[in-house]
Amino acid sequence: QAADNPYERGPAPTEASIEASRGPYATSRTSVSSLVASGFGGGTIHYPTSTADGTFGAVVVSPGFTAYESSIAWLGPRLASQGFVVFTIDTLTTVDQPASRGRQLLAALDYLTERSSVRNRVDAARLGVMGHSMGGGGSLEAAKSRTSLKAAIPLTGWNLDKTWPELRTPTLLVGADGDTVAPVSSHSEPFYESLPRSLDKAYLELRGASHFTPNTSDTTIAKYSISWLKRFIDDDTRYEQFLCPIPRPSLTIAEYRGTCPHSS
Ligand code: 9J3
Ligand code: ZN
Repeated sequence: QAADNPYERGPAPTEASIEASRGPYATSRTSVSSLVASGFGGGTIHYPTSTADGTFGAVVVSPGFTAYESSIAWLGPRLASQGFVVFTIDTLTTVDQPASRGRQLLAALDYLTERSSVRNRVDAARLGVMGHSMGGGGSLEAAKSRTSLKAAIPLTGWNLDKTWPELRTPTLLVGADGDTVAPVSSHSEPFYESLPRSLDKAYLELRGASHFTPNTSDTTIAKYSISWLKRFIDDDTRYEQFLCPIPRPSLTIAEYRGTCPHSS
């Protein structure tokens, strides 16, 4: 790790390394039963197996309406192998609304840093939230109520609240051009535009994608999520190259908006 950034983890990234199905860290997993979880429904913690690199930043991921942990499970090893502790969770019930999912994301972060078997591997000051659909809406709720969070990434996020000026957390909104459940015009785009101008924020619109694209392995989602988490949870400016200048439209990117260069 670089002397000037104690939070940097892993080798210098390349386009290939952030697109790969696995990163440089071998990972392990441990299950958290719903019987021991309080305030959320249990889940699976994925973490780098080795303790040689010290602690890691962490992120909790919530599924969407009617869905289970299995619907976002691919993000566990994909992100953990890049050097994060990743907690993919179930919610208390599958019909919980975004505000409840936001509280559950925070309860899971608290469990992870205070009670879990890997708590000593986690840097409790460097935490983030992600989620699909209502879980993405929950990520906005979590960041609104806990402004110390370092990163938020709603994936085809859904929320009745369209305005998020209260956020102080660098936020990457991922929308899908073909989403008819949470259309970008009434969800991710207004969410993005409502965030403070001064905030590090970005809007990635996936091309040829649906509401459910985040439910299976997706290289574009992984690549920009890894870069966002590295840049803002680890303060790792080696990843700025993938976020700024703003990515151009491509085969998999319909549109990208952002606030380059990043300031925090
Ligand atoms: O979590 C989601 O997929 C939210 C989209 C939805 O079904 O909202 C309708 C109430
Ligand atoms: Zn609002």
